[in-house]
Amino acid sequence: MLKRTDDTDTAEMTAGAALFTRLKALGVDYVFCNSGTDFPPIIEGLAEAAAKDVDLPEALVIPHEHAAVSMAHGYYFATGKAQAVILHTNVGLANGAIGAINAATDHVPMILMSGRTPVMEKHRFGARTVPIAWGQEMRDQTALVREASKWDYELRFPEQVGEVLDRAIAITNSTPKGPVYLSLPREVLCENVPAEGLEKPAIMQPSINGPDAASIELAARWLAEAQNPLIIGQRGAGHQAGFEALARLADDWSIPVSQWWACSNIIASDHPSNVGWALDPFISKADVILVVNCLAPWSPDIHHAHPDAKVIHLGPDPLFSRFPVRNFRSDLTIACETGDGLVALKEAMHGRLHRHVGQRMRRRKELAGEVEKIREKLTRQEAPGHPMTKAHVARVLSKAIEGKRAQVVNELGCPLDNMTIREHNGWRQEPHSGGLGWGLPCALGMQIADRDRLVVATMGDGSYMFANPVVCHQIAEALELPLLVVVLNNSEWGAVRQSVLGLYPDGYAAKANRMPLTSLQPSPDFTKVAAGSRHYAVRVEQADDLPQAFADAIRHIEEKRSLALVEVIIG
Ligand SMILES: Cc1ncc(C[n+]2csc(CCOP(=O)(O)OP(=O)(O)O)c2C)c(N)n1
Ligand SMILES: [Mg+2]
Repeated sequence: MLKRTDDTDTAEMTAGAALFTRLKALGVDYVFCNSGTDFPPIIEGLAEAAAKDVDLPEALVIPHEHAAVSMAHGYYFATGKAQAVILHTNVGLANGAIGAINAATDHVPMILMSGRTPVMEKHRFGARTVPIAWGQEMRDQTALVREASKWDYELRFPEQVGEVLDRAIAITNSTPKGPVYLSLPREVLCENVPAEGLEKPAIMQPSINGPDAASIELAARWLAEAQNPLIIGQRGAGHQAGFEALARLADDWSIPVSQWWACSNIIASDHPSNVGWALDPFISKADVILVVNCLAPWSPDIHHAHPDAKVIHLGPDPLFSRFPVRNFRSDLTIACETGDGLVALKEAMHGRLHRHVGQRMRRRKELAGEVEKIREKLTRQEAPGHPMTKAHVARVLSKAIEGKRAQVVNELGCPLDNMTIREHNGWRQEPHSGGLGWGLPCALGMQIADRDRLVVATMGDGSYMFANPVVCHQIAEALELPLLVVVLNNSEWGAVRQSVLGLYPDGYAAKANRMPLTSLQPSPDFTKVAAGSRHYAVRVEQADDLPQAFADAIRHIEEKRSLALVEVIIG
């Protein structure tokens, strides 16, 4: 029981309520929850806090764990603030594990927690009462997410709550950021702790790595002296100042910026240095390559970096130490928050601008020619046809949201190259862990943070189904989140088909009438899934109808402030 008498310092609360009180003091706005029999002390604590007007983070009911973790991911994208997730014992944690893997790969901080089934079988408050308390016990529950966690712990005593959370949030927010996991045994949460001190500021601050000045100087020298430098970016520029610094640097020095397999845009679509997905022909003639926070900057099996090229890796974990095999050459490795590194590099290069003028002028002309060729090819891809292509849908969607303060989240939906995105991180894609079903709930998390923004979630039909769409529509209705959802329906897992064709272009599978293990036919009527939660939904088959369909959906969102789904049939 939460015993709280506000005017005495002997006030007490359950450890479950203390946990929320501490999270509030640490700046957590939301706790994304999927509850179970491990939650009574938490639920009792929340109800009592509400009755007594104690200010806590908002606890949200999220009917699937993958959605809960992905929403915390999205909320961090929109705000830069780590949030908390509490799941139900081992089973809830198992459902959330894919979200933890995605967050770890994307360097997204969060405090992930789940209950631990009671240790005691009797004679202690909170001890086991139902058979699942035996069935859900594991020898090592944390093993489910340990590889995705920077730090983990199991709460032993209730009075630890405050300091353990301080440590958890400091570690999750330290360079490189990433999720931490805390296991919460039920008996411990049921015990009372003193309320005193829970509102105080954190006892420790995260450690943030700044760029090493000598390394930045060396990188600046190499890039300035290079004949054909190349920049590759896959996870954005870190922050707005970093985005502006990179744009300036690339323009001043006429350096192509590739966004091959990017998860966040690093440069404006119409910037003269943006070569989008293309790595060729730039990579084979580059003598200096700056890799900005890329897990896999190119594919050594497909692209051929010049053997004498100097390669610089810059980012929060430039060698990606969590991954066993990743053998990209790195002649200079700069560990720092990406944005700070880019700002420092731009400054260091600025002083050298008076030199190398001829080289820069030559590159400016050559780059303009290459960019023009790339844009011409894209325009051809974007032509309307029947059935429509992803490239066409992306171009039409891009025009429909132009000037509307939009934020796009993509999961096998609309490609970056076929859209015009000028804002930093204006376009996001699933992390390279590729745990699908991430995009739609990530967009919901972003929309909670900014309800007036036009948040657009675009995805394939397979990705929509991976996202537990009934759950996501329920959340959008319950929390009044007015997303624009665009489902590109080809009735298959097209990426799996492409991967088969890549390995066996002339094989049996390529010639089969229906390729095994790729078809999603018969396709459900997705508009009815959306209608199940009273959302606006429309299906489009003809290219001619698409611009109006997007315009109507956006008008619905602007007027009714509720979710609109556009299902587009593509080839
Ligand atoms: C959780 C999970 N399961 C399976 C996969 C393997 N996978 C990668 S792409 C893909 C197909 C996605 O289909 P869809 O969203 O319809 O896009 P399409 O490829 O058809 O354009 C699958 C199944 C995955 N990445 N994640
Ligand atoms: Mg598909």
